[in-house]
Amino acid sequence: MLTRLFSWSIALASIAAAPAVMAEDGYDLWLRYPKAEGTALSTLSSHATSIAIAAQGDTAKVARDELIRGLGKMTGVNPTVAGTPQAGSIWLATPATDPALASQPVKLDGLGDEGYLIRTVTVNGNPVTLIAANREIGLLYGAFHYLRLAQGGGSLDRIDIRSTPKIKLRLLNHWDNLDRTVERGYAGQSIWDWWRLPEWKGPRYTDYARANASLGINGTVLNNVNAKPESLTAPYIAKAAALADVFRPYGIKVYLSARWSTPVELGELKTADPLDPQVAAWWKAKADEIYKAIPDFGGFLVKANSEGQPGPQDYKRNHAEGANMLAAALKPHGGIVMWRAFVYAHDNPDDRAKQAYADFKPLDGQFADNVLVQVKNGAIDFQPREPFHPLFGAMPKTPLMMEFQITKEYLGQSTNLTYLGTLFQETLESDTYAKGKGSTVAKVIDGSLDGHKLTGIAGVANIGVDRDWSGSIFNQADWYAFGRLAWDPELGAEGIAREWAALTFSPDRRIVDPVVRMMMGSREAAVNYMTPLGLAHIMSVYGHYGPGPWVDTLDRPEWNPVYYHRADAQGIGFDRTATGSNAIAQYAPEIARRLAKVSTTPENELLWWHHVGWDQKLSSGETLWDSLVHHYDQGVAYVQGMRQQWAALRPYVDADRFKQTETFLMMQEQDARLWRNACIAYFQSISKRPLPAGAAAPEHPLEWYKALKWPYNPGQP
Ligand code: GCV
Repeated sequence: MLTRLFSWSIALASIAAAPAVMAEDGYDLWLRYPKAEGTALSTLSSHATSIAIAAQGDTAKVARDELIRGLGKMTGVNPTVAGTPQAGSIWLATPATDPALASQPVKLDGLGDEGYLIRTVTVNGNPVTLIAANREIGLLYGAFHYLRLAQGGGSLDRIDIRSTPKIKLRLLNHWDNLDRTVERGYAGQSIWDWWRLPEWKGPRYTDYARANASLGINGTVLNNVNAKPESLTAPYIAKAAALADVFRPYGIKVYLSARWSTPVELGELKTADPLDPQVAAWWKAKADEIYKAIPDFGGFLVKANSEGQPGPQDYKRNHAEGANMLAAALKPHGGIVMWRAFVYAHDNPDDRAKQAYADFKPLDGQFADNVLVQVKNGAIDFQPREPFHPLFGAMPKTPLMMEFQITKEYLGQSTNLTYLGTLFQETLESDTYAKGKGSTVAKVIDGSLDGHKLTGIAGVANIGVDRDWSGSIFNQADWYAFGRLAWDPELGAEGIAREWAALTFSPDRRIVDPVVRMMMGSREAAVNYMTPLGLAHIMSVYGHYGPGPWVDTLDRPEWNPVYYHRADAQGIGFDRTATGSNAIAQYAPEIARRLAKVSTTPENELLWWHHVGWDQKLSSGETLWDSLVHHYDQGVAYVQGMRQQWAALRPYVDADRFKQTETFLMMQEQDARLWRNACIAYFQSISKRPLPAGAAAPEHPLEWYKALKWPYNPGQP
């Protein structure tokens, strides 16, 4: 569908000289609104000379202003604002403010509160572009959609679009600390200037809201899930309220992470036992206090009994008892609890990948109706490739919220070009078989599989104060892809990449085609040069940057890479079948049966599920060992290929953004080589097999790689 969206613009793109490029630093993201030229300019000038708007609310005003800004920059002339539509108008209309809408052949039923339609209609014999919605927020989303089309530079005749979000809560999760460090953040300090809030509300907050609203993101959790108790004190509530005021016109609600033991740590109670009436009363009063300051506060996100965080289990209560107590405090105000399922315990010897399911599956049906259980895409932790989390499809009575990581903790952080759209898509289209074939993860989280109305998806933000927001131009694509998939989880990653590339660089196919080609294979390349064939979590102890498959000294067994790859003289991989941890039993029988045997396990997940002999023949006819080496080589070769493709784009991309990507790709090739060489040196020391013919020996002995350190890697907790 998205591919179609841009096909017309691409078809019209000039095939003559390279387009004029202006200096850019990435701040404008995909909302650049470059000056149109030629046909594109005359089309826009005739279709968007004025904006007709009767709605007067704050959100209608930002929709109007965004159109003025966008169209003004693209045409060089600001559109005028009119009360009624005329030839060349964009007419922003809701039924409440525009009685004339009733005579138009359009139906707003089914658009809900946030949906919109864009249609070319006739008013007094003149063609007019109607953007109609039931609520003003739909007008804003429609305006952004129109601007996306307009930036494509093609015909704006006969538009006929209807769009509604498939998921209700579309949130960013910021792992931002009160001292402005960002856990797993690689784009500079936190954009929340807590110290100077609530008084100083810098312009970035508005631009943040614009960017998110342009994608349909409608909520943001401001603080780290590893939360501080101070986040819920009066001064910080006032700071959050100031941000909420900025975001409100853009349809974005503010949420906060809540630390379970807050009342105790603030010295106000002796216990945080969820069944103690004093504790319930404390949280009720806290919720009342927050809603007084932020009437549309969204609710709490909670990381409890996970990685040392306190939680209800400290009082022998389960997750549902904890979540429900908070939910009761928020309920009168319409707030929700997002209770994370990312749990594993140091004293639990069972496979880490099984622990969340074991804790949560028995609680299905016990959560209050304003609780969502937030589940990471995979059972371990945002690896370059993970099978989908077994909880998806296993808790039909509970709304499960997806948690993706947009920031690339394990995928090369700020400098590696690894487009995450394909990773998101892979998880969303995975089939859980919960209700037979076609029970995709997307259908679990959009509520359609089990009939949930309360639905949600969250992405751990990759945003910081870096001028380009995300640490690199290409990392912006991950934020973009997350937002677009949150709106519709069935949109394809490739169409989204095309759209992003056209908006970020130019709709010219000479740029879009190679950029999309680079992006689409880039995540697989990272899998290949880091963790091929289903390997996982073999990153270094230095902030998960760089290789560390040899690490075996960390306090907890499941923090050590050797726990995950289990390489020994016979083979490599984690046996999760019945002869091992039997994690496969947590999946539907159709899946478990397939995963029980090496021969029917998808090769790209092989070592996740099986301990496989080094000499085992794979479907390619190669031995596992040879294939492992070849995958590492393919990963490096892909990055070399991206460097070449990017080099050819120099005439089409402005100097600064070209240079950043050129440099980062060079760094990525170094990273990829390092990963390849270190992993091959290490695994060869265990497999004792020769390298396959033609494969180069690692540049250094294993000890050299083991001695590498990255002590000041950013984003460390
Ligand atoms: C916020 C991983 C990360 C931690 C993160 C945790 C979580 O373990 O390394 O930094 O903590 O996931 O999702 O809670």
